[in-house]
Amino acid sequence: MTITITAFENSPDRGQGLARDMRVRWALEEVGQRYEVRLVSFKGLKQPAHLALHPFGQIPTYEEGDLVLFESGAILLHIAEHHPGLLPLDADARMRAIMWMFAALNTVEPPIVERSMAVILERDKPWYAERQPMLDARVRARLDALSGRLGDGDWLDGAFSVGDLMMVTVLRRLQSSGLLQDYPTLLAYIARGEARPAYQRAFADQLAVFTAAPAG
Ligand code: GTB
Repeated sequence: MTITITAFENSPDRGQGLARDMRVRWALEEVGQRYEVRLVSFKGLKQPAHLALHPFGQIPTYEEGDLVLFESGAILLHIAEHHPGLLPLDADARMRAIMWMFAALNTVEPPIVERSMAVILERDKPWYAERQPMLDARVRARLDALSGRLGDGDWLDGAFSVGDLMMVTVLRRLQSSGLLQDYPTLLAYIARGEARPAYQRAFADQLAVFTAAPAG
C-alpha cells in the first residue's frame, strides 16, 4: 500500500531537516518502506483539504490506505509497530523504547520549542533579555539529565530504537543555539544518529525539496 506523507513546500529551515517531516522520513528509511511526499504551502495547510487530514493544519501527516494519522509521535509509533527495526522484540525493552520516544516529545522537546519560539518571536520585546537565561536554564536542566543517563552508551537503552530516532531529531533543533557545546556526549549521540545511512537518505530527500524550490 502506498504511504504518503506531507512536508513543507518551502521549509523555513532551508532544508536543514528541522521540520517534523524529517523524523517520519528517517523512520520510513530505517524500516525500508518506500513513501511519497506531498508538499504543502503555508496557505494550503489551512485549507479544507489539508484540515481534513490534520485538524490543526500542520505537517507531517501520514496516509496509508484508509489510515490517516497526524502527530509525529503517533506516526513513528505506527511505523515502528508495523515494521521490524525500530523496536526491540523483548516486551520490556520495547516499552522502554516507547517511553524514550514520549520523553523526547513530552519532556525534552517542550523547553527546546519554547526557547526557539522566544528567539523567533520575542527577540525585540523588553522582557527578552531577562527571560532568555531562564529559558536556557530549562533546556540545560533537560540536557544535564539526558547526558547523565546516556553516559558512555551509544544509545539510550541498548540498541538504536525509535526512542533514539525521536530524541536525536529533537536535540538537533538546538544546533544553532550554542547550548550543546557543553555536552560532548550529546553531540556525539546526535552525530551517531546523523551518520546512519537511513538518516542520510532522509536528509538528502528533504534537502532536495529546498534545492528544487524556486528562490524567493
Ligand atoms: N505535535 C505535532 C507533531 O509532532 O507532529 C507538531 C507539528 C508541527 O509543529 N508542525 C509544524 C507546522 O506544520 C512543522 S514542524 N507548522 C505550521 C503551522 O503550525 O501552521 C515545526 C518546525 C517548523 C520549522 C522549523 N524550522 O524551519 O526550523 C522547525 C520546526
